[in-house]
Amino acid sequence: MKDPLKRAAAVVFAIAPVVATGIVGGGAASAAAPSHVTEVMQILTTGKLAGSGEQPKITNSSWTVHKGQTVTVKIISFDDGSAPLMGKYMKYTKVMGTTNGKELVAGKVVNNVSDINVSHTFTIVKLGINMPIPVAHTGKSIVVTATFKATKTGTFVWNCFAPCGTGTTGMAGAMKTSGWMTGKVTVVA
Ligand SMILES: [Cu+2]
Repeated sequence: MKDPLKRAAAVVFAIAPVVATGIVGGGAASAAAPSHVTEVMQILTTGKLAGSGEQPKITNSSWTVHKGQTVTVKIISFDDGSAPLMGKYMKYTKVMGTTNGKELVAGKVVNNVSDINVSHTFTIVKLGINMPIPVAHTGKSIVVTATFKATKTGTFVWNCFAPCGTGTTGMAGAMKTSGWMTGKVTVVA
């Protein structure tokens, strides 16, 4: 008479973890949005912009992440030209708004790039994020990586503030063209 009861108890215990797993699985359904995402962008110099000639162009210029996600921005630049920051944009030699205020340049942790060595910036003014991108060695690429947490929903324009474009100030051409040296970062709920 005791055996069937013991077996029933054993079955209950055997089922219990399955139920618990089921609950975790429910949470995992929203794991369609992982806690950490990486956005890879490449800066190429071979593109020709109508009316401006050869101009720096970024790939994956606009992307969308979810609020609460940790976002790693990985920028691979093939541009060997410098475009030192000028005037009010000089502050963008500093890394801003990233985890610990740092970025990785070719595997080395830095909190700024010397102005003479700046080639581009990836700057989201409204989120206070800035990644200075140094000059690449000719024929090679340089990899710059930084992480930030998406805490605010909305659509945020990013700009490059290094005068890498056309015109007397270098701020025209690619600098004003979405998909080239500017794009959008969208944070959804
Ligand atoms: Cu640029």
